[in-house]
Amino acid sequence: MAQDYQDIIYTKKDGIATMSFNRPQVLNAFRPRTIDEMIEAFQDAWYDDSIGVAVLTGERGNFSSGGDQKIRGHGGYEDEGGTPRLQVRNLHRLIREIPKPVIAKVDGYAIGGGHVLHVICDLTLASDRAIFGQTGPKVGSFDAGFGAMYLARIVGEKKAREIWYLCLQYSAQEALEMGLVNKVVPQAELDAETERWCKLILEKSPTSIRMMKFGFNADTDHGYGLQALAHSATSLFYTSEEAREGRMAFLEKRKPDFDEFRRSP
Ligand code: S0N
Repeated sequence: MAQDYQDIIYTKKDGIATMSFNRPQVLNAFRPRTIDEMIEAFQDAWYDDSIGVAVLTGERGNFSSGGDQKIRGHGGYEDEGGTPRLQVRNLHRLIREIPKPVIAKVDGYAIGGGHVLHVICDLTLASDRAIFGQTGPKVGSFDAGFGAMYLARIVGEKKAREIWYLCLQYSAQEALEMGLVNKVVPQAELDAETERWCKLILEKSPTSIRMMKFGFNADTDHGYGLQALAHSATSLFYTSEEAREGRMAFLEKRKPDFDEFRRSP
């Protein structure tokens, strides 16, 4: 069964809900509509008792390249009416709070805000051509909420700081070695392996799984306050000349020049 959306493809089959980014022209970068549609799909999967597991993925060989820099205005990512209102914070919360495991199925790029989404998912399965990384400090953005704190829980403080400060790209094998993904398989096997993992989960007691998810979450639930503050700080930052330089450099396909913004304290 599939529901009609513009920016995502949402299907449900055999207990598995699959939400797939569908903006291949920008490597599945998201805009406000994309996030609204994702939120609706996750809410549907939450309340559908036939669903035991959700899969977050992307169409045509990429997971997601994060926020769409082409519609990022002075105050953030603008909707079709020109209002900056990307609800990505609510999507982060939904992925954590939906009482069913969420598996990120990553082929190609999981970059920027797209990378944060896979980090927040319960599990990540990657193809051998998946590429992971953060870009915020290069394009005038940051996620100092779960994108920092929860990433550090997964890969450790040193590696998380490296990922954000250097904005490098990491192969699927490197991601596996740092514990950022659960398993890497050849691209041709990614769908089947994801289905196999879903079926293994679906065989288990849903209440046990739900309680385990909440138990794991409890340790980092205090991050919600930090997340609200951090995402609000990002929104404020977007209005600055420094953030604008990052965005313009990406759009103009050049290196950013942040020298004039170095300041103390
Ligand atoms: C993905 C990259 C590394 C791929 O490089 P490659 O292979 O060289 O391909 P390109 O030629 O660069 O890309 C092909 C076409 O796709 C367009 N494109 C790619 N990514 C984006 C994008 N994110 N937005 C818009 N367009 C994109 C290219 O422009 C190109 O099109 P043409 O041919 O027409 O030029 C490389 O593309 C890359 O680095 N992309 C940018 C990644 C990035 O910086 N993403 C944004 C990072 N920030 C966020 O995601 C934050 C958003 C967010 O949700 C958030 C989080 C926390 C707190 C607040 C917020 C918030 O913003 O509200």
